[in-house]
Amino acid sequence: MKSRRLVLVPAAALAFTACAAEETATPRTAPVTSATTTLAPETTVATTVPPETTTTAVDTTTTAPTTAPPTTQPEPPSGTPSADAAPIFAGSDLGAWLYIGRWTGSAWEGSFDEAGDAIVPEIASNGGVTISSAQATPADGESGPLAESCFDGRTGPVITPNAGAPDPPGFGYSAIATTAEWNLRPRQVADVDADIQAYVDAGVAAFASDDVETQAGEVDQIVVADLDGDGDTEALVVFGDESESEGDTVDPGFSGLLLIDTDTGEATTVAKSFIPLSFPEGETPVFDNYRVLDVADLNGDGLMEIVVHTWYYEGAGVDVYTYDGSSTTEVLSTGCGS
Ligand SMILES: [Ca+2]
Ligand SMILES: [Ca+2]
Repeated sequence: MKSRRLVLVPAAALAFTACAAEETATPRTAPVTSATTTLAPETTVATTVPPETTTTAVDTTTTAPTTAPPTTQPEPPSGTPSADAAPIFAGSDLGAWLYIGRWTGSAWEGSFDEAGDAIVPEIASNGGVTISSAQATPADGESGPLAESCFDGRTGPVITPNAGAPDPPGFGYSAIATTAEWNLRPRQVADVDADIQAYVDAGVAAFASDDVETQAGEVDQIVVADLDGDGDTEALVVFGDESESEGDTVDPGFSGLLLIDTDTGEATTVAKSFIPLSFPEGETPVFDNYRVLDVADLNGDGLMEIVVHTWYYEGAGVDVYTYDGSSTTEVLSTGCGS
């Protein structure tokens, strides 16, 4: 079965269009991603699309990692978003930070307007920001003047301190920054290094109907947090074979982001992408790799969003998903690519 996420286009056709297209009504990543809602282990409701996106119950009762006991009892989520606006940026070790979009105070707004023009972010020079990533406790930073954040002419603020180099392959984004003044992290977030066969099994199941070599897949990242504040921990698991296309060769590969309820073991595919083992001669397919960039409450409602770093061939981006306790929804998506 072919994934709707598969992009079969000549490499040259990717030039620039990848960037500009992402924030339109049909973002590059949207068709691919999925939110499969599990009401019960035997009841699977695909809220958006792909029938191949499976929900699999795995036994994590004895092996699932959990966050360390919180030092203070977290407040239950208010469920009411903040009325304050909060622009979001993604940064690395290079210059200006890329504007991702913002919570306006009443809705999510991407980084391009309806006409397809880049929105110039609203942020004060010499203003305070919070810098956050899945690997680090949120910390204070400072915004500077706007500068070029992508070669297509978009601008974003220079923010100090720089976010540092991203994980391999070393391009893309490694942290976010926002002017939000509420608690970005109402509950603990932990990037854990663990070898959990049940998560491998869940990853294999997520790609079971796709033309990929699932046995080549590995668990690349596990981030655990109680996203919705219901007392049960979710595990965000990146599973795949991240061999990457280089030069004129195309190596099949795949990557998926799963959300696994560590209490019930139910796994939901948040996003997945792959190059099939068999693809038409002359085509230059690409696929997105995923990494959890951060888990943070970006609209002040007490529910933490999933911030995902994506990258492919010669481009990288950031997607933001909400999670309401049963399903995920992509609310922001942008990137910079060639
Ligand atoms: Ca939870
Ligand atoms: Ca939130």
